[in-house]
Amino acid sequence: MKYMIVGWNEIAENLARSFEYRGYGYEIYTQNISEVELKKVEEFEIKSVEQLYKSVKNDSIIFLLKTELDKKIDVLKNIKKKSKGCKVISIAFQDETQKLKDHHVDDIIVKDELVSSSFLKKLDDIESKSNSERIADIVEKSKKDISIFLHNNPDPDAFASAMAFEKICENFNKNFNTYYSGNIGHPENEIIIESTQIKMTKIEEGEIKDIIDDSDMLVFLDFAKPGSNNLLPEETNADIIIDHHRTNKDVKQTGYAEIRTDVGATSTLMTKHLLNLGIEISSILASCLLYGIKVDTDNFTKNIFVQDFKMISFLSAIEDKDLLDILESPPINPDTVSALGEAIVNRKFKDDSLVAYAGKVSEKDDIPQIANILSQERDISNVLVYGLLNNKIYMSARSKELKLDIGKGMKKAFSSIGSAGGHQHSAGGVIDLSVFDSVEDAKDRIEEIFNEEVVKD
Ligand SMILES: [Mn+2]
Repeated sequence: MKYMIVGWNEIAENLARSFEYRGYGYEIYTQNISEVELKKVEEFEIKSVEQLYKSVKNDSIIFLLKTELDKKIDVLKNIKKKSKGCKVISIAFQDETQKLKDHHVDDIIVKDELVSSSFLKKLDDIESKSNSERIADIVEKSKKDISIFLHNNPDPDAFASAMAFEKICENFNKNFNTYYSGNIGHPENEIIIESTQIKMTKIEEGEIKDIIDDSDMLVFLDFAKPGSNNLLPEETNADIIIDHHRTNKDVKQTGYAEIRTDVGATSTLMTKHLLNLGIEISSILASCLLYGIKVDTDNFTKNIFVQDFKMISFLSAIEDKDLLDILESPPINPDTVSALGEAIVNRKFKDDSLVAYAGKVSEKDDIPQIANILSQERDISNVLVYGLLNNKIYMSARSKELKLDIGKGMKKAFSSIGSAGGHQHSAGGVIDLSVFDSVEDAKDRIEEIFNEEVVKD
């Protein structure tokens, strides 16, 4: 028998019942059978510890649940004498752990921690539920329109969060509008908007005051600071803020502000709120929330926390597989394909770097897409793609080199003639064509600056 429980008490009984429920085979042993309440034993077969020493094998897993330390050590010594390969997990108080370790226990469950961590978990649950209830309460009390604001150039995390918040508004039969500013580039974003039919209104600076005056309630999603990366006047007070940006941690607001640094995306927080409030999550919404978390955590690899994983495992069970597949590899616009063709023909190599001119492009978003594709070429570590639109040169750079920070490199190298910057592996920039004598001159200079200053040696 693989699983062996030693000691007979409440924990042993619960463990035995769990094994029973899961259909695991187990045996129970105790040192002092006479002390066991007969009533309890009727259900379980309990053997003496001497029998355990005879049947323990190298693949046995023993749960040592006796209460007194001396007895635990006694049993532990005997078991390990019989079989070195078996595993013994013991329950113990913090101050007993060292002695058990001295006698080669394999693992310990600390009793005091067990209780406090269970209480803390309950505390988290209660706090999370009361947060959701506060949001629901504020929404329910709103009399006129609820205005949901997203940051400039909203991303999938922002869209998905808005869709989730709209569900809360719908749940209480409230009117709502979602507003954004800037642009919605990227084919994935267009797919999300098309397939979800989310209605978002693009606003300009001049309209914002009227919208605020006409709204009963203001909601900021995926941002917290009015006036920074959004069109809202700095003194605007939101009724509800839900955000996860570390930089906004100290933003002071009078309303409900949930700015959490222990999650990777606002979509994680919104998923939890919908769950807490018992609001149904459709498969399309689940896909969008999942995609929001995916993008913000760089494919579930960076800035991701326990709560994100919990929500991911929940959302993956209901996601729309087809929608997520299209989001992963969206169809490419014909114009982008033409620009890609141009870039492929024009690419110039130097060591493991590649510079490619994509010609005139119809959208500036073509450039990063082409850079992503070209950076997949084997043996290429650094890529710069640039193209012309409205007398401006748009650049996008990618690097797989660990020692190079392409964002810093681009910023430094191009700052005297334009603006550039970004992250360690990906960066962008823009330069006025008027800086150069001609397009030919621009091509020569950009290639030279990238090779000589950004990716030098
Ligand atoms: Mn976000």
